[in-house]
Amino acid sequence: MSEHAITRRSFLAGSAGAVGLAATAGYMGFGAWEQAHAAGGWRREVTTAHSLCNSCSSKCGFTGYVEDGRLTKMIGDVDHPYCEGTLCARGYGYASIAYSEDRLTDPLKKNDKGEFEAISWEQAYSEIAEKVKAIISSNGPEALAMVQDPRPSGSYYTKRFMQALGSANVYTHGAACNLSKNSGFTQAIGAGDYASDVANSKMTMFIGRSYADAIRPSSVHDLQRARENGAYIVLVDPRCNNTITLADEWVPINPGTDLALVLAMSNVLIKNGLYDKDFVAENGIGFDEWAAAIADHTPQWAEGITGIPASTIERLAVRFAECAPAASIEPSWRGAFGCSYANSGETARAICLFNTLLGCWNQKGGALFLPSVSAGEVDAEKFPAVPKPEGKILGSEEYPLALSSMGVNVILADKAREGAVKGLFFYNSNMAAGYANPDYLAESFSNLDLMVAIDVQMSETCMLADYVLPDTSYLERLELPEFVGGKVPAVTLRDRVIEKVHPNTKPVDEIFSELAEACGVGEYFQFTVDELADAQLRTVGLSLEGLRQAGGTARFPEKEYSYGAAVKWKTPTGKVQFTSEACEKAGLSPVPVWVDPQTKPAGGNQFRVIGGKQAIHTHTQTANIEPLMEITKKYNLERVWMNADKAAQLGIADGDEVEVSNEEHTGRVRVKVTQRINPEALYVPSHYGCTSPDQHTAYNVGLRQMDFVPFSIEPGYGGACTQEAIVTVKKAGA
Ligand SMILES: Nc1nc2c(c(=O)[nH]1)N[C@H]1C(S)=C(S)[C@@H](COP(=O)(O)OP(=O)(O)OC[C@H]3O[C@@H](n4cnc5c(=O)[nH]c(N)nc54)[C@H](O)[C@@H]3O)O[C@H]1N2
Ligand SMILES: Nc1nc2c(c(=O)[nH]1)N[C@H]1C(S)=C(S)[C@@H](COP(=O)(O)OP(=O)(O)OC[C@H]3O[C@@H](n4cnc5c(=O)[nH]c(N)nc54)[C@H](O)[C@@H]3O)O[C@H]1N2
Ligand code: SF4
Ligand SMILES: [Mo]
Repeated sequence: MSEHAITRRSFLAGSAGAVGLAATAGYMGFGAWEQAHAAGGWRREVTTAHSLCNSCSSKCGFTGYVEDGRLTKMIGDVDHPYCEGTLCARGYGYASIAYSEDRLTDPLKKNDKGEFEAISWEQAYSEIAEKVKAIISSNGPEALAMVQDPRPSGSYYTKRFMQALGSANVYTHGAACNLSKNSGFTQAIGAGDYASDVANSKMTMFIGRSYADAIRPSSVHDLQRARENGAYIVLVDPRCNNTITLADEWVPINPGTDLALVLAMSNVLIKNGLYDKDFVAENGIGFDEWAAAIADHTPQWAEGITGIPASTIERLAVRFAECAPAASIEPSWRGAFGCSYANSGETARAICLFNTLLGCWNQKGGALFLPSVSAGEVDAEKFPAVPKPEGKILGSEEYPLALSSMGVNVILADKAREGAVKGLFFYNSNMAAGYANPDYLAESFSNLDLMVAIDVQMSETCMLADYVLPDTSYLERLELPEFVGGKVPAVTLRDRVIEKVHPNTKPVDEIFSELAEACGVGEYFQFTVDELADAQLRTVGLSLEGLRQAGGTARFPEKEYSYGAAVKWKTPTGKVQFTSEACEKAGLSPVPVWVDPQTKPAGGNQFRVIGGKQAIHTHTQTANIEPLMEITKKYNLERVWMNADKAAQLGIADGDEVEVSNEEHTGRVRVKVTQRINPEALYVPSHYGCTSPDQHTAYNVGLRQMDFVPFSIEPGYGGACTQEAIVTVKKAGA
């Protein structure tokens, strides 16, 4: 096949080859299935195909078993770097989306009464294209923008479509996820992310990251290995999240104050000479300036802000020094500083500098830069390059530190209000419910001339749109290859597992190719997704058929990571930047120092709303999945969490209904009273409060965190400030 040895340890069960299955009525366990196979009692038709879960960004690989055309079983892919043979509950539950009664089945257009009517694809394409052309001729292509949740084909086709129209405005969900974090990291270390070698560490600190709730299977496995290896695991979180079962210590920090903790731990290392001086001297720039600036950021100072005793801060810092270089602060993802506060980007920057003090980069048990592979150049005649749009992505002037590969999606609300953006497309994105204050977004988008949402169910974003286009479910489409970084990088494939359930739905590649044709830029889309997938795979020595035969995941062992490699820092100075010119230009301190969050609860009945994932749901997209919502209902998972002492002061008991309110919103929900949460925080689980009546299972269950969040954007970095929200809580009816 290629010079790349493909190591596939998991079994290859008759890929794509049809085999029969015993026609026992009802459900048949896998053991019985195999027995029946051995006995030769086959009648039903079974096929298998490899695909990638679409329930969250991890896109775990699995083999789907299809009996008589219906998906009946999924087996996690042993070779997939994030999955390692295990799918999570969401992965199984979400697969039922294909058969959901709430699927979108036809293109829809909103009529004058605000109701949706089914129309033909031809009508949808031609009317959308007419509006696109009108916007371009009156306001230029920069008045068009796209928001998408990066998926293998989605990332490619949405960008190609927008660029073909001449617009650079392609945004991911990042500003409501990890934009500030990745942008802050980039200022310090020239890379948007790194990976902590948790399994081999002597100590790892998680700051607002929950491996046990916000699941990626390989991360959970790593933490289990860390436990077996005796690592000291610290959770810094206002809420004692479920990772505690695999951790040693919970540090119940005041929400929004992680920056103070990191600066104070850095202060301890510097003051006591406990940092890796050679590493800092060789790799850093601006260290002395930073050390001087944080000389007064002592543990005593931080205690007043974080609520963590100075002695704990001191102890943790010293233990870090003892464990270095097999120790690090884990890069986290979203919870604490992905996009939450006015100080999120600076928290990210400080964390990289703390890890630099430990000298742990690329050290066993430390913080690693793992390799990845990507597709090379494909045939320029068949797949012609689209000219780069002239303009820069909107928002890059106002938020110069934001990575342009993600963009500041929330700025589109203000651009729509100003009339600078007239047409918006959403692909696999529920911005209207999850990225910023929903009322503010709805009002902003009402100014648009054109709003198109491409989804599989009637999301809140679809409800606001002029046109809604029905995608196939992920199980019904082939997508472009997905390259995954890791100790041994890999390439993976989302393939067609089942036939279309609804004949009038279309896969993403067809939708954008046909839309491009209608808009007059079809020349850039004269190929099928199969052809492009094959061409991309050939640039890395594989082919579409070859990857299928290999079971859908191929690894690149010759690119395997090894410890100890010197890092080429991709910052403007080629160094770890303790000081950053770009930050200074953006109006921030050149070296990271303490920055207050925009808001703070004043005590009494005031709380800061914090979010957090639950292991059985993803963002807004799984609340409508019946088997997952059943678990919510069975265990009352929609309840908000309140500290037990605070609850007693306010006369609130476990299970009471409470009223949560601020200037943005008022809502009612039941409360879970617990000592597992900091008194300043009110935990509102992330997945509820659906306001789309067409999602029959999700509608009206629980509160939606974003309803309470005033619209605001983090200076410099562009994060959506999703936890700059203070509410008051009282017993309902009191
Ligand atoms: N089950 C599930 N898993 C997922 C996802 C999902 O939707 N559901 N989504 C995936 C995606 S896209 C992402 S981004 C990741 C997110 O992964 P995480 O960032 O780990 O997820 P969260 O649960 O949002 O946040 C983690 C923790 O941060 C805590 N936290 C909140 N505020 C603060 C604070 O101010 N300081 C500190 N120190 N902690 C704070 C919360 O209590 C929570 O326990 O999860 C991924 N995996
Ligand atoms: N309320 C709330 N807001 C959040 C979060 C949260 O947990 N709760 N999480 C935050 C984080 S960490 C992130 S990364 C972002 C994620 O934000 P998004 O990427 O927007 O994720 P979802 O909110 O799940 O919305 C995904 C939308 O895609 C649709 N969809 C699902 N499958 C397909 C498909 O195959 N094709 C198409 N076209 N559409 C599909 C779903 O129906 C849903 O409407 O949200 C952030 N905001
Ligand atoms: S972690 Fe779970 S939901 Fe996310 S891709 Fe993997 S199996 Fe799917
Ligand atoms: Mo995310």
